[in-house]
Amino acid sequence: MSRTALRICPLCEATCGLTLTIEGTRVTGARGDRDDVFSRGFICPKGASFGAVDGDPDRLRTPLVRVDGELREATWEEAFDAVAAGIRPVVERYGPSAVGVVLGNPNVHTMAGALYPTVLLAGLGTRSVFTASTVDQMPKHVSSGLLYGDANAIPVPDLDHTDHLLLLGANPLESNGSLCTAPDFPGKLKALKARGGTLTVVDPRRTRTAKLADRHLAIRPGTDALLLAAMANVLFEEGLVDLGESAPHLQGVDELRAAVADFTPEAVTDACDVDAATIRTLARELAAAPTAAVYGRIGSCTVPHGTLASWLVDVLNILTGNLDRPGGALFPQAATDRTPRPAGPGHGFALGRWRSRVSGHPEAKGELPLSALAEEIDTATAEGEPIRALVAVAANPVLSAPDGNRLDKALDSLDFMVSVDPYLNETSRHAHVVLPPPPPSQSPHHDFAFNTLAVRNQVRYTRPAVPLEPGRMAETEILARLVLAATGMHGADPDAVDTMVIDQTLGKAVKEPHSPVHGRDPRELAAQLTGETGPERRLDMMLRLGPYGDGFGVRTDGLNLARLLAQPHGIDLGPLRPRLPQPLKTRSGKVELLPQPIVDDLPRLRQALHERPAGLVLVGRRHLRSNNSWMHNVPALTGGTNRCTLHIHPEDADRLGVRDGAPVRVKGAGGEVTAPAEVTDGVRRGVVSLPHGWGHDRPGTRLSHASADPGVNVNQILDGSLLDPLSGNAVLNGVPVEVAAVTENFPALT
Ligand SMILES: Nc1nc2c(c(=O)[nH]1)N[C@H]1C(S)=C(S)[C@@H](COP(=O)(O)OP(=O)(O)OC[C@H]3O[C@@H](n4cnc5c(=O)[nH]c(N)nc54)[C@H](O)[C@@H]3O)O[C@H]1N2
Ligand SMILES: Nc1nc2c(c(=O)[nH]1)N[C@H]1C(S)=C(S)[C@@H](COP(=O)(O)OP(=O)(O)OC[C@H]3O[C@@H](n4cnc5c(=O)[nH]c(N)nc54)[C@H](O)[C@@H]3O)O[C@H]1N2
Ligand code: SF4
Ligand SMILES: [Mo]
Repeated sequence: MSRTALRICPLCEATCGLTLTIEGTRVTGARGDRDDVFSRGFICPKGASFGAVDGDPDRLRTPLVRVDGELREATWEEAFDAVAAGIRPVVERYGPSAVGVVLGNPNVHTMAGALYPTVLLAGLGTRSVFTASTVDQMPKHVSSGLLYGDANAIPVPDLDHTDHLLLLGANPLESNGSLCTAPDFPGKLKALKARGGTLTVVDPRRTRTAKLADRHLAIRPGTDALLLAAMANVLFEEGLVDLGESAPHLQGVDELRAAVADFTPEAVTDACDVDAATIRTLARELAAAPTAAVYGRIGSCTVPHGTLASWLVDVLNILTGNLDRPGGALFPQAATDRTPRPAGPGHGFALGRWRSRVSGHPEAKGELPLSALAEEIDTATAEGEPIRALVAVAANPVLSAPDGNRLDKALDSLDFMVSVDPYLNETSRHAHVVLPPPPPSQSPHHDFAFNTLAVRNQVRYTRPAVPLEPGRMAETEILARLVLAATGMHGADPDAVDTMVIDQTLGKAVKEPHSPVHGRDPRELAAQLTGETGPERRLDMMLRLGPYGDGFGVRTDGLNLARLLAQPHGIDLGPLRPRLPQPLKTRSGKVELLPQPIVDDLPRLRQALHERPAGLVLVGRRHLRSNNSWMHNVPALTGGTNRCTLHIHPEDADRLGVRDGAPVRVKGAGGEVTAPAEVTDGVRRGVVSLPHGWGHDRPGTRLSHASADPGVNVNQILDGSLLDPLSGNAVLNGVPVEVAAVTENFPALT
């Protein structure tokens, strides 16, 4: 007998609603939920393989604990005993920052990852915090922090309504979108064209997204900030600036004009390899479009001027009056956002409040660069203790961060490491304790993070589609117990963590004059919370306090968990709406167009006007049937075009004697890898491309399918020294490399 259950897909940022077919406790099918208020039935090949991802026989079923050097199956009790015994002595002897915490990408795809890591960090008090953000979108957080005073206030392009989209360094036809949650992103681009809109794609590769575009510019990697600065320059010089409705909320327009004065189209053309006339046309079209949005992603972030490029994306939206207007780029309003406070000056955003111990990298958003993790473990300094214990949650930095070999060695030298991870992989194989979360079918789901980045306001929640298997522990409980074990409360009831958060949050809310619960008794409010678990009670609390909430009875038709549960396909909360000035938290209470850290970084961009790569540069790429480092173990999602090959332009291949299909060596500052060449004019001259997340050939893992076709780790080519200085984000694109055909008597590259 089979049955169906709804489950929001956690496999990428699009958050599609799925209808799962379940036989017994096994997911045997997945299709798009046509009634889902947001995704309306869309599904991609990854979502369709939900059952295979969920049921991968290599997923760990029990905790593992290292005994006599070997990882062995253990009980949960033994595992948490080992965690407490491993972490507490390090904290007590060397202080909290000797415990590092690494939070990987899937934390934004699980409820556990949204609800507990903040409690862990607060409880531990460590400054050794690293996340996937610094190999991804930290530049966007920093630019938003500086512009709006809130690192999480990220405007998203109004895909459904815009007339003109300028998309840089993103390939949503493969990635399904990022920092722009939009189920069926490809369909939305086609709809934009069908309604007469224009799509321009800037990408050194002719991607599937670029093929859809009205215009594709194969820019030289790493130079988007120059291109965008030149567009801003044209808007000023040609009198095309029209600030629109946001004008009263802006500060620094004249200073901005002066700041971009040097970046004329003629000045940037050689560096970008885009002709000056085209740059002028881009700027004019952007200004002329009834509504328009500029949107930049991985290719504009993971580069040496990532923060400047991210800032300029917003600057262009602002100068053309497109920030905060329908059809432009708007700030979403999620159901679990905090109660909007009245507009007015805020605390602002600070960078570099402390620095990393070894290289002195400034913190950003409380984080240090993931690129610096290895040195923070393996390098002793007079300034303080190295990291001696590590907590890794949903992170595989051995493959996803620069210089995996160095990190691999560093992890091996730790006194203690715990990984919360379903797989024994390149990173978790170093752990002393591995705590495996259940597969997604057995977990509840709500998108705390992605709803704040969604192209339509909506709210959905799905309970576990399949009950927890015997012997399994919910990931929310795993993380709650981890919090307790790491903070000296080992053995306490994990519900205590949720109760503590609820008490603190309500205690604060009743003191806030703008809160719907101002002046009420927090205990009375806590008693009203519904939900079967601690996490559900927390969701209920956030919904009720949030912008659409019932305010604990104040707004009778407002949101709460019970109302949400009654709508299994979700509740639509309407299109994105203008919100300025409410989201601003800058000290001035305005959008600060030209903040000082940006001013201080502009000379580096001026320098870049004269820089040209001496040889080839490397960029990444994604494949629709993959996801970073952890989906190569699912047979249904591998093979075909999803391969770890080096894309190289035919002219470069000819010059270097590289033949299609033959092995090539790619060497960078951090090391070299050998991969098969794929000769294609899909990549521009002077640029080669390798995907990331491969290199599954290290011993001691349990990835039977992935290790059979391991590919190579592109990040081994990096040494971790190339960063965007403002954000600490790793430079993963536009990296200088040497490429050589591997021939029998080819001498090793020196
Ligand atoms: N060269 C290059 N490198 C890159 C990138 C690039 O474009 N080029 N992209 C970067 C980007 S954008 C990112 S986000 C990072 C991602 O890098 P990471 O943050 O390391 O994320 P993943 O590679 O997705 O690995 C996630 C880990 O979480 C585990 N996992 C999967 N599901 C769950 C779950 O439900 N719970 C828990 N606890 N664990 C789970 C997986 O087994 C895996 O070990 O990689 C970055 N690295
Ligand atoms: N199928 C699949 N989907 C995914 C993921 C995955 O691994 N696989 N990962 C998820 C994650 S964690 C993220 S963050 C998102 C990322 O989502 P996207 O940002 O859409 O990521 P990519 O597909 O890597 O697209 C980046 C593009 O930037 C181009 N590029 C490289 N350098 C430059 C440059 O200097 N300038 C410009 N203009 N372009 C450049 C590359 O050629 C590439 O086509 O995808 C998410 N979705
Ligand atoms: S687009 Fe993303 S969220 Fe939607 S089905 Fe595919 S993997 Fe899942
Ligand atoms: Mo990412």
